[in-house]
Amino acid sequence: MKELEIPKSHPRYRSLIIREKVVDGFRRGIVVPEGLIAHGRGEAFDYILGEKSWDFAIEAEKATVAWLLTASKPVISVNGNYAALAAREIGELARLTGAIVEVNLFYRTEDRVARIVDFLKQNGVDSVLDADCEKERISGLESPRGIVCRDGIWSADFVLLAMEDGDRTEAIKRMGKIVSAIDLNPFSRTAQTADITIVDEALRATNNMIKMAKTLGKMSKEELENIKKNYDNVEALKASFRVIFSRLNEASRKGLI
Ligand code: PTJ
Repeated sequence: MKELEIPKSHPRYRSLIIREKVVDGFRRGIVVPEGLIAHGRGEAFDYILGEKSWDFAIEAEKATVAWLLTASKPVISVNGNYAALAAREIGELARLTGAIVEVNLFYRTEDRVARIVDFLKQNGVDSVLDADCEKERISGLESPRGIVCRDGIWSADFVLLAMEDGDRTEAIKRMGKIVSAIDLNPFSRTAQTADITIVDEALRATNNMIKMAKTLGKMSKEELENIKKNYDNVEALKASFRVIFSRLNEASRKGLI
């Protein structure tokens, strides 16, 4: 199928490029059809939020990087959508922080796991926990949704995940892990359950965290612990709702709605 040329002058160029990445992932068998719907939901929230990284997202991203740098076993959990959007960036963030990358899917098939692992490796992710890892099952999630790697999520103390289903986020939390979740929808169960909620677009958030990892990587353990301690997720979520409310209010005042 012919690729669509998006002119750089298009007012929503970046959003359309991101959309094309997800569609390309779908054609490669990386993203499931449900992932296209999930992406549309994210786009709607991003549109309302003005397609930018707000302060509350920057603070959440900073706390996440501090955790990635200080946790004993940090893991970045990658699903189809996250791989399609940010494969190269996930590799860079993992390299800068020493995090393990694990492919972990809601709609799991071994074929998709293999395709995503290949795609990540083609995009420079050096090491990925994959289909050959020693498996464990998360209790409370029927298989194959609950399959994780023993040397990855199973034994991690900190997990960064993106665009995750609420059930699985809750199950990972029940295992006693600290969870940071990238999710543009602050109403979602994942957003409400995570210890750190990054209400930001996944590719934008990952690029921000790469920049932060370069600076925070030079900080002392004590400074990083302070960043973790001072982060307040309830305040971050409240701030995201305030922005949504005020942007809708402003549109209403201007007579846009
Ligand atoms: O690849 P799999 O098999 O693991 O399946 C992945 C999907 C995304 C299909 C699965 O995890 C799913 O159904 O997720 P949900 O429950 O639809 O949740 C996805 C959340 O991510 C929603 O709250 C969206 O608003 C949000 N979202 C979508 N696109 C983005 C996003 N958040 C940040 N950046 C995005 N680009």
